[in-house]
Amino acid sequence: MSETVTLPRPDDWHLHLRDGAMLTAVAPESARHFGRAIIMPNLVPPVVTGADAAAYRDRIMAALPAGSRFTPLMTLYLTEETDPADVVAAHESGLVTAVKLYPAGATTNSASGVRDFTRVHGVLEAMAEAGVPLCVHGEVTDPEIDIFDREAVFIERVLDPIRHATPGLRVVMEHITTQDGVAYVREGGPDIAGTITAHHLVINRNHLLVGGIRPHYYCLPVAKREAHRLALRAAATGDCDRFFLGTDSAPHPDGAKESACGCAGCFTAPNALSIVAQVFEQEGALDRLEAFVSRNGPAFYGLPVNEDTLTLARQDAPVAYPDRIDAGGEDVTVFDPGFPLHWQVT
Ligand code: OTD
Ligand code: ZN
Ligand code: ZN
Repeated sequence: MSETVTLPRPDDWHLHLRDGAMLTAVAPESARHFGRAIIMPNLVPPVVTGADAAAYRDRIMAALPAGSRFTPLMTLYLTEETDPADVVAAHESGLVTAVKLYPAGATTNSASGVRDFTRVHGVLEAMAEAGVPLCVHGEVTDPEIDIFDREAVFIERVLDPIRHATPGLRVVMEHITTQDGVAYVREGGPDIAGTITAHHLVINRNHLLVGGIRPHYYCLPVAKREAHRLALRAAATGDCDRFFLGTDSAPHPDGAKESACGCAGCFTAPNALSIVAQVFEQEGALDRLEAFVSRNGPAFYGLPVNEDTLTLARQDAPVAYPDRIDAGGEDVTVFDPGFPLHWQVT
C-alpha cells in the first residue's frame, strides 16, 4: 500500500524568480507546488521602491500559467537610501510583505546592499513600529573572515546589535546553515524565525568539494561541515515553530555556473518538496512536515494557512524530474540531491 501525506498547500518563504526569459521558465516550477512565495528583490537593478515591486509583481503574474493561484509575496531591497515612508506605505497597501537586508557584496547581485548598518536604523525603527518583517542574508562580507565563519560572525557583529537597537523588529534569518544560526533563532524569542533550504538539509561541504568541484552545489551561504547539516535537520524536524522552509531556489544558466568563476545558487524549485519529504521520512518526522512547510511560515508572517491541499505519495520507483530545464535557449540544471527521491507530489 502506498503511503500518502496530505498537507495544507506549502509556501516557499525565500525564492528567486529572476526576470525575463528566466522568470518565464522558472515561475511555473514554483507555482506547480507552492501557494505563495516570498520573492527575493535581487534583480539587476534591484527592487528598491514600492513602484519597482508593483511592476515586478505584474511581470511575475504575467509569467504564471493560466489559472494559477500562486501568490508572489513581494519584498523591497533595503539600501542606505531607502525611504521609511515608502516602505511603510507599500506594506500597508498590501503590496509588500517584507524588506530584505543584504550586506553589500554578500551574495549574487548584492552590490547595492548595506555597508553602514547605522544608516538604516531609521527605516528599521519604522518597520518595527509598522510590523514589517526584515528578511536577512546573514553573512558578513569582511574579507578577513573565513567564508565558513561568516554566518556565525554576522550574528555576533551585525544581527544581535541590530535587534538590540530595534526592539520589536521581526526578523527572518534566511537560509541558515550553521548550529550557531539554529541556536540564535531557537533562543531568540518570538520575534525571530529562520528559514532552511532543501539543499542544506542534504549536502555538506564534502558534497561540494570531494572528488571534484560540483558547481551545482555551490550556493551562498556555502554548505558547512556535517555537524551543521545535522543541526539543520534537527531544527527543521524539531518542535520549535519558528523554523520553516525557504527553498532559496536560485536558477542560473549552466554556462554561468560551470565556469572558472561559477556563480552561487541551487535551482531546487522542481524537487524541493520531494527532497524535504524524504528528509522528514529519514528523520522519522513525517508528522512534523506540515508544520515546517505549511504552518510555521504563515504563523510567523501573520498570514492564514492555505486553504487548499497538496498530497505527497511515497512510491518505490524514483520520482521523475528533469535534469535541466530550458530558459530562453539556455539550460538550467535542477539540483540533484545525489540519491533517488521517492516522494512524488501528486
Ligand atoms: N544564494 N544565490 C543567490 C542568492 C542566494 O543568498 C541567497 O539568497 C542568487 O543567485 O540570487 C545563492 O547562492
Ligand atoms: Zn541570501
Ligand atoms: Zn536567496
